[in-house]
Amino acid sequence: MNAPDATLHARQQLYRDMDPHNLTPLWEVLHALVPQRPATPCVPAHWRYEQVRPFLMRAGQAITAEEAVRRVLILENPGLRGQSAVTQSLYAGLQLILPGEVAPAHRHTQSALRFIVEGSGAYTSVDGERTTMRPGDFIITPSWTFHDHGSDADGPVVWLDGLDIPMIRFFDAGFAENGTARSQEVTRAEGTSLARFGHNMVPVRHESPFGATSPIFSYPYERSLEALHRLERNAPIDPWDGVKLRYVNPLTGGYPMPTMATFMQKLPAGFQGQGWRQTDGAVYSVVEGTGTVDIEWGDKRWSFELAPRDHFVVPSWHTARLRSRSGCVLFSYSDRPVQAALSIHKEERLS
Ligand code: 1HN
Repeated sequence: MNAPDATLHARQQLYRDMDPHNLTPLWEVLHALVPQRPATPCVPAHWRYEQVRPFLMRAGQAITAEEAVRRVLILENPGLRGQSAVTQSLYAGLQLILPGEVAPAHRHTQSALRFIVEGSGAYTSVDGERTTMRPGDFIITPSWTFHDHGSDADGPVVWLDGLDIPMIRFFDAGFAENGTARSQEVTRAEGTSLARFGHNMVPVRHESPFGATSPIFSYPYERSLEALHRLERNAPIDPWDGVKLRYVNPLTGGYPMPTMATFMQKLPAGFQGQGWRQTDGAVYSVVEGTGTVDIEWGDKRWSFELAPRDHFVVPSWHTARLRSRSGCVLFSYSDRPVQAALSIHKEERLS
């Protein structure tokens, strides 16, 4: 029952009188503050590569990598326009580098992942070691490490950047610094980190070079794919995920980055997945093959037809299902390590 008019008026007067003192009543906002289930402003969205690529190539003509510092088209969630965010906690963008270009060295507290989408032969340098980019490779830039990108390729190279920008902004913990040289000096041969840490062995005496972040900063696609294919042939297929593996920090067994989890999965040909929902909204990059993702939120429905190099986002607690007639490989990332550390991660698998 509503309160009588006189009471309501007295309340409104109370709110107006306290407002200049920066006071506001909890009881007017309590339900929104503590929702019965996640109430995200983030919505499902799909970026078809055939639509995005022409804009990327136009950006390549409009500005150099050097002038842009990073020539990136941000994938903005339609529910979060203007916030440079793909979910409430994560950033996503597609970066283009053209032959001969350099994206100059800098470092920042935000962690970044690169997932290579198109073209081979660009490189990124992390802490003095270069790594060549090839489609499907997952590459890490740990927090506060100098990094620059360059290209000796003969065509455009495009990758997905995943960063924890909104999360770091939330904590007001962002710092950045430019490098003294455009490209940092190379101090270790390519492949050194992978040899040290990426073959199920680690140096006998070592300290973690990047703190909580994995010491492997390039996870080559051929290895990920080999594992998925072998499991597809020889092991049970998960009814929700197909064959799904998470990338790992070999020193801890945990996620490769403290703020972002990364995954790669194979949907076998003919896969008709069951629905699931979880509190970590996830960004996906379609690596190979085609498929469909169906997403539900209350009485709303989305269905995205997926082609190679497409990107899409499944927001927190939205029900999603994956299907593929011909088989499909998907890379994805989310803020799961942070939710796990806070003991708030929740998942439901529907049957
Ligand atoms: C950044 O440093 C890169 O290093 C890409 O390639 C995207 C978005 C915001 C802030 C820093 C990069 C970025 C970024």
